[in-house]
Parts: sequence; structure tokens; C-alpha cells
Amino acid sequence: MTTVANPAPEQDLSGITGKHFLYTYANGWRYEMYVKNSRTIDYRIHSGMVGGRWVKDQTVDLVRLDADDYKISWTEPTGTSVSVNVLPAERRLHGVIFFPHWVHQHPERTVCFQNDHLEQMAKYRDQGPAYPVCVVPEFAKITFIEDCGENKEDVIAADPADLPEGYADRVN
Ligand code: FER
Repeated sequence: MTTVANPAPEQDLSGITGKHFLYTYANGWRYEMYVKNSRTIDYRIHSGMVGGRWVKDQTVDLVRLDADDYKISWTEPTGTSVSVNVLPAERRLHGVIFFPHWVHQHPERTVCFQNDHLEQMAKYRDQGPAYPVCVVPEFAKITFIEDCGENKEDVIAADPADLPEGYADRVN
């Protein structure tokens, strides 16, 4: 029951931690996420405005909103903020991405293995301009999902360009 004193449902995150999934937003952008643990994700962007970008060990806030309904939110070192609702069993997702103005103007600056360029990203972020923020709200279909278990380093470990042919096209 929802009360003012206790508005949060039970926080059993076992339905999302360790999950690895590919998804395609309605605008055609293709993404891949590995929920490494309750505080951390790794991800790759296969296509879209910042296709080719990939990141390991992004700290996130992860909560369970309901049965089969999780919300993952974070701010990137670039200043881009993201909040994603994931419904794994329903194979549905909704993401809202908040791009600083400089990323919208120069998306290619963020296309890299970000972990190797954290100082450069912080410089770009602080240089801006941050505003006006470009808000991209989109639904997506989860086209492939598997349970890899938590804290695996080999799930997201290569540049999107170096993956085997058809890697992101797998469907299950
Ligand atoms: C997502 C939408 C956006 C996502 C990551 C981003 C891993 C990151 C965008 C960026 O940093 O440019 O669904 O999932």
C-alpha cells in the first residue's frame, strides 16, 4: 500500500540486475545495456545521434516501481542526463534523454569509449553551452534479452564497430 510515510514498493531488484538487452527506439536509434549491478550499468550505442559511443561502469540510480517496471536514471560526464523505464517481461522501455546543447551541436565529440576520455568530456561539459537542453522522449522495443548475472566484465567489452556481423540484430 502507498502511504506518505512509506511510498516506495518493495525494492527487489533481482528482475533487472544482471540483465543484458538490446533495444530499438521508435526513432530508429539502437542501444544495448547491461545492468551490471544495482548501482552500475555498461552500455553501447549502435546507431542514432551518438552511435558508436560506449561506456563502462556508469553509476546510476535504479529503483523498482512495480512488478516488471524499473527506472534507471543518471547523468553522464558529458552532462547528458538519461532516465529509462524498463519493463523486461513486457519487452518495453521508455527513455528520456536530456542532451546539453553542445552535444546536440557536436554529437561526434562524445562518440568514443568514454572511459578513456573522461577529462576531455569534463572539459567539453564545462565549456558548454548546456542550454537549451534537447529533450528526446521515446518508447523502445527490447528485441533481445538475456540474464548474464552480475558484475561480468566480458558482456560489454568491445567497440560497437568491432562486434561480429549481425551482433545487434539478434532477436529472442
Ligand atoms: C539510453 C539512452 C541514452 C541509454 C544511454 C543513453 C544505455 C546515453 C546517451 C549519451 O550519453 O549520449 O537508453 O542506455
